[in-house]
Amino acid sequence: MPHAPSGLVPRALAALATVLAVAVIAAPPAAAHAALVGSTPAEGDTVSTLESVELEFNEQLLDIGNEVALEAPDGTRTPLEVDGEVTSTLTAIVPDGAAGAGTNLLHFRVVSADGHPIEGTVTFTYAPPSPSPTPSASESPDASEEPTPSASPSEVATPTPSATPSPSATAGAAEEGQGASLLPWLVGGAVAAAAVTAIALAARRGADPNGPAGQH
Ligand SMILES: [Cu+2]
Repeated sequence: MPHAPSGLVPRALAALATVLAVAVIAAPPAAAHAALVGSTPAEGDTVSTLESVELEFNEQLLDIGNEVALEAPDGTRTPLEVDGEVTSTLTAIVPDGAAGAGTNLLHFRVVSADGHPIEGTVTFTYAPPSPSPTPSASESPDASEEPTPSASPSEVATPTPSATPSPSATAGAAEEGQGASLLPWLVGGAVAAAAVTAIALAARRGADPNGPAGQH
């Protein structure tokens, strides 16, 4: 049983040595030639707009014979015009219609500083905005118009009460004074009527109890 773990260690060391050896062997060529280190769109990206593409390399490119082309999902291949100065970054313009909805391939063939051509492909997805957002955007104004009619009736209703008080406030000041002067009379009349009723009830109650009480 102890042999199993001791046997795994040499295997692991051998595997690690192999990885290191491959890394050391692979490193010098990568350093000697320009390599793509990033792009816009990046590999695997999904973009909704595509006016230009950008390829970023780890070192200066020669501004000679750099070629960039966009391959649409239907296979149409459109050469892209390099825009501006070519440094370690190369920018190219994407003409309208060059990209199609779906998987697009950005092919490049650039010249490394040591004169060696570097070829590669960046795969990305172009997903232009669907027409559906536009109708939904036109629906939102319709939705905002619906509250507007409901708001205008309320506005019509609002001025009506406010217009009523204003004439009554000016021409009906005397009426309000009359109403105010009538109010005590109305209250007083009601109180008097209640008092009369109470007195009458009390008189009846007084008469009725007196009847039985008069049995003394
Ligand atoms: Cu080279």
